[in-house]
Amino acid sequence: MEEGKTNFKIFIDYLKDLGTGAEENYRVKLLIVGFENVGKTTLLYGLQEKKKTLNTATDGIEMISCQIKKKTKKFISMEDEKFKKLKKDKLLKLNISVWDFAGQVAFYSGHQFFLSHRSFYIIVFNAAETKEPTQTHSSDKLSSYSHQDDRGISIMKSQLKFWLLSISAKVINPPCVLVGTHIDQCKPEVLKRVQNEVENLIQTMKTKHTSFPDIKGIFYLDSSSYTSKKMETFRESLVEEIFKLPGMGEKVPALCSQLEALVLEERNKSPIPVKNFKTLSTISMGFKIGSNMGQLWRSIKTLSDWGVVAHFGNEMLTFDHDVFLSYHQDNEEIVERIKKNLEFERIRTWSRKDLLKPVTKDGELSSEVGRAISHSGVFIFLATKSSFDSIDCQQEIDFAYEKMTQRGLG
Ligand SMILES: Nc1nc2c(ncn2[C@@H]2O[C@H](COP(=O)(O)OP(=O)(O)OP(=O)(O)O)[C@@H](O)[C@H]2O)c(=O)[nH]1
Ligand SMILES: [Mg+2]
Repeated sequence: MEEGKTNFKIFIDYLKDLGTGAEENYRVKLLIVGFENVGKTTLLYGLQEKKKTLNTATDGIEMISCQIKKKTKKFISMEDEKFKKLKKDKLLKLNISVWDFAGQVAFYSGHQFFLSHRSFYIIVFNAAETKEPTQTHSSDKLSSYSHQDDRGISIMKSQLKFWLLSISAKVINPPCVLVGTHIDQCKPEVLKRVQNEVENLIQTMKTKHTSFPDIKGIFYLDSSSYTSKKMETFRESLVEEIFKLPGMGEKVPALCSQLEALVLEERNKSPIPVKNFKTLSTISMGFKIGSNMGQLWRSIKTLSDWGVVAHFGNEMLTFDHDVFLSYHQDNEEIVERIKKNLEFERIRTWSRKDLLKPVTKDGELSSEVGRAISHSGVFIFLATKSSFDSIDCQQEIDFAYEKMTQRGLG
């Protein structure tokens, strides 16, 4: 749909970015979440077929950029010495930024910022949370066993529920896999029960929640046994599912790779993946990507989707509305439908229907409309015959264009 001068400009800018060089994109952000000590980091080592030797808890977030070996589907860190010696034709096109999150509760509020669209999630839980009985009084042996077992299962379920809801609170139907670890500590009958309980939990939750993760598979394994058949199957299935994600292989401006190379170089100096606009524009100075602020801004957003960088020095976050909708009242019905869809995606919209005071003066942009445009991140013009003829729309477009130029996006 043609969306007027402003949106048309954004589209043209995108084409211009592509015009400077385009490439197929196979980058993805993979997030490993779950409670503390469940085996997230061990699993990440398992994906690389490496043994986790130091028993240390993850501090905040650890992030590695990986590629995948064609034959074995093993992950290999791009910083690994072995990677540098590997021939490119031995690797898949995939380029994965893996974010391993600390499971300690103190970090949770921070994690919410990093969960994002266009990511794939691994939710890890301890399938052996069900402990063996510790009490051995013969009289209450049976009740003690069933109490311990139920308690463990209920802890495991509430932890799983927490993460299923956490990721889908931020993202609509995020793609994910579930991994139950510690099966080496599970009796077969207990594992069977855990598997049934997890299936039931998912079925019940699916009926209650509109946004629920799109679960691509549930795996049970011992994450410390990195050479096991189960680990191998998990690796293969994970890579297969990631390849099926929408957007794989789509064309992106090559400028994004230029910025990515600069960010990865910068990471040697400061490994923290959170960067503000100022830092990113400073490192881009003197390069083609740094010569146009609009282009740089768009590339940063793309890199953020890929998981190469987390960017919060984000002017967008200070806006009251995400989207301003400019339209003629003849198209009210269609605008309502657009609004509803956007708001379902938690995108905050503003249209003339939200006016607090009716506009009285004709031929002048009301201060309330002007304020709404200034405080919106994106301006969308619904291009129809009547809106092209509308003086109100014309004024809104002119005002939005002026604001955009002031923000350095013109
Ligand atoms: N037996 C067994 N031990 C495991 C398994 N997975 C992890 N462990 C052990 O559990 C401990 C915690 O593992 P981590 O991988 O550090 O756990 P984590 O979830 O990353 O922990 P945080 O970073 O603190 O959130 C380590 O001692 C691992 O060796 C498993 O499947 N079986
Ligand atoms: Mg860890």
